[in-house]
Amino acid sequence: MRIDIVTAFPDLVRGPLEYSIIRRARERGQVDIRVHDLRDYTTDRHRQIDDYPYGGGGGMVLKPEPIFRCIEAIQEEARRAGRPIDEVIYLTPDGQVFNQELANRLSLCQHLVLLAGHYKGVDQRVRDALVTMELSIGDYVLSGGELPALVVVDAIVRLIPGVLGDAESALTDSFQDGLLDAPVYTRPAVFRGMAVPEVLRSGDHERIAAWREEQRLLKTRQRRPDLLAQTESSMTHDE
Ligand code: 6GU
Repeated sequence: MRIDIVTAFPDLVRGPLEYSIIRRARERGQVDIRVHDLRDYTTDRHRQIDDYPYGGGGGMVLKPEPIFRCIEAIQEEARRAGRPIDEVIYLTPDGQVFNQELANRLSLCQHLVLLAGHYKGVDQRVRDALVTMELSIGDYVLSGGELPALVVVDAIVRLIPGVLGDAESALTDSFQDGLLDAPVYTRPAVFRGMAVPEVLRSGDHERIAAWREEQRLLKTRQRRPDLLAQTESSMTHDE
């Protein structure tokens, strides 16, 4: 998979891409992630990427020209490579709320472009003419789309076939089947008087599986009853 991230703060985005699962996937060539600095696509002496909003009001708006030049350059390169762009995604608090189902869908794509807004956002003409999907990562306001872009990339990359080993498999994740995860323990068996549940040390795999299912149901009922309602309705409505 190819992912291009377009941003006014490239260093903010690059750092986290060099750790853990994403780093390993990049090193193995399972994902090719490029970060583009919007300032590199300016043509003026001051390399200006933002300007005051028409009609007044506070904050600055990202200018359309550098964003168009950058995304059109990505589109042109993709066309030459014969690798179509699946979506141009704008990260914005007024977008569709990102979830596991969207992550699953996007993980099947060949090429995604992620545009991180900042300040008051991007000129509306970018959204009208270039953007094909708008995503939010939840109902709270962040200073820019850079951290959301990283959240979306992380959620997607770990779902690319072969990125996670069997042991880490995404199939056992919370949310992948609509339930939260069971508690996990490692050694020592007793730590400061707190013991690991006996069943996990019993070696009885059937009992362990049953215990984990029960714990997942209990935790989900307690913390996220909304998820249980969704799971039940998807079982009856065949979604
Ligand atoms: Cl995608 N951007 C910003 N600025 N804030 C957010 C968000 C995105 N998702 C939730 N809050």
